[in-house]
Amino acid sequence: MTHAADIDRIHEEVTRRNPGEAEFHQATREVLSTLAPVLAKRPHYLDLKMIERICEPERQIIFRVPWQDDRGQVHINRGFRVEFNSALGPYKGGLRFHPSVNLGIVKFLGFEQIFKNALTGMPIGGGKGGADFDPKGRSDAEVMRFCQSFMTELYRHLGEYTDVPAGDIGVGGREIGYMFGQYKRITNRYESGVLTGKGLAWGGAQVRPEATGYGLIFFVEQMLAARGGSLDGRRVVVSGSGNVAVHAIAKAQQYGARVVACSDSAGYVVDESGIDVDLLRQVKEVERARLSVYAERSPSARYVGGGSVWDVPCEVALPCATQNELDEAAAAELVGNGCRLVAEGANMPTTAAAVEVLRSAGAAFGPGKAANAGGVATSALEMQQNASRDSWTFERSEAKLAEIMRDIHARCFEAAEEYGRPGDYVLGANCAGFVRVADAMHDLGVV
Ligand code: NDP
Ligand code: 2IT
Repeated sequence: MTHAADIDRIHEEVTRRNPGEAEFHQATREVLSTLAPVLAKRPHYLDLKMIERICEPERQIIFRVPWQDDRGQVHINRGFRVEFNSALGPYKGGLRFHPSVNLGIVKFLGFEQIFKNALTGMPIGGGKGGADFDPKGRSDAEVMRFCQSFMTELYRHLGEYTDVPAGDIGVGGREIGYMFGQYKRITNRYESGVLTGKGLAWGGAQVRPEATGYGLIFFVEQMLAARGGSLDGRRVVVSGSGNVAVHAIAKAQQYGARVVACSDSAGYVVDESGIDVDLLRQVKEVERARLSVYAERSPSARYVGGGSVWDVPCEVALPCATQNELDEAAAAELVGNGCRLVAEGANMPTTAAAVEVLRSAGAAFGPGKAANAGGVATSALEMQQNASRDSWTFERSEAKLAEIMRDIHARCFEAAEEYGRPGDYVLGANCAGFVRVADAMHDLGVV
């Protein structure tokens, strides 16, 4: 018995109960469609309704976020926190500030986070949050007022043993600072472990800013090593130019790769001499300017407005911007140009149809819940340092991150073999993550 019919029935029910949440339907379908071999070995999960339970968030919080801009105009945004699963530890996952944020997007991200966090082997549950606030073009003072208003409502749901947010798209060190300041003021507690991604001077951890991008490259190195290769001398294309992209580019170049293109939501830059990370960080992080400014300053670079960064030929492609940014046509273009490996720095950037194109072409594919787990894993290290009032060196933290990524790769690789599809990291990641969470839920009873 394959249990495929059970899984179809459960997914239909999830879709019916969560109408209009396209990204959540997509993420649940992606995971559920790989679970048949797990059910074959653990049929009691069906009687326990384990899949249905994991697809239902423990708690969903939606709230009003009113704030005033610098001219005194009033704005109303919508804030979210989906506390998805706490079987393995406190809810853990980032906050996204982007105009596209809605409940379906927060739920897809929270659902992915459950399995990603399980794969790290660390004691963290899954959650995600954010707001449909657009930080682009806003002054520091406006961002501060927004963050303070957001935290004035959210704080009552957080705590180092309850729910521990961090950054995601549109939320970096500046926003975490304003939110931590407001949490500290309201609660009158210096509770460092309530947020991660903090500044080094006030409870932050070495390597957390770099961790997602660095971890992605450590994972890619493992994937290539399993195929007898390495990044040295490879031509790489990265999408995005934010936190994940910048540090992925830097680490890939340290491993001898040449990263020839990166992007933002308006276009992409091609720099055949290799992206200049210092210039990129100056433009994006210091000046908070558009990527086109990079091309204005670099004699070797050319800017393409609009278009697709996946048209740039490469051997390794690393989507590090946002969901569904690499579709079927882009995957066909990539493999046509000789791309042999795609690994996701972003969450669900590759559509299901695109994954199929890569699979049929024999290209290796590293799913985000494994490949980008270095960020949240280093957040768990930050929580550990906060709890013990300790702080580790950069070298120790980076070595630990490399070890964690090696372990995640091994877990996915071994689970793919155990469940009958050697080399399939999607199946390996989903099955290994699911089993760890489901076994804990089994032991904790029907709660
Ligand atoms: P940032 O806000 O630092 O950067 C986001 C980048 O993606 C920007 O270059 C942005 O361009 C681009 N982007 C955002 N939305 C879109 C869109 N709709 N279309 C095209 N480009 C877009 O975010 P992060 O680097 O932190 O996050 C990037 C991805 O990585 C997300 O999927 C996130 O969920 C995931 N991730 C992040 C982790 C972290 O630790 N930060 C950990 C694991 C995963 P523009 O400036 O033009 O908007
Ligand atoms: O998607 C992710 O894993 C993140 N945005 C990081 C979450 C975290 O808690 O560090």
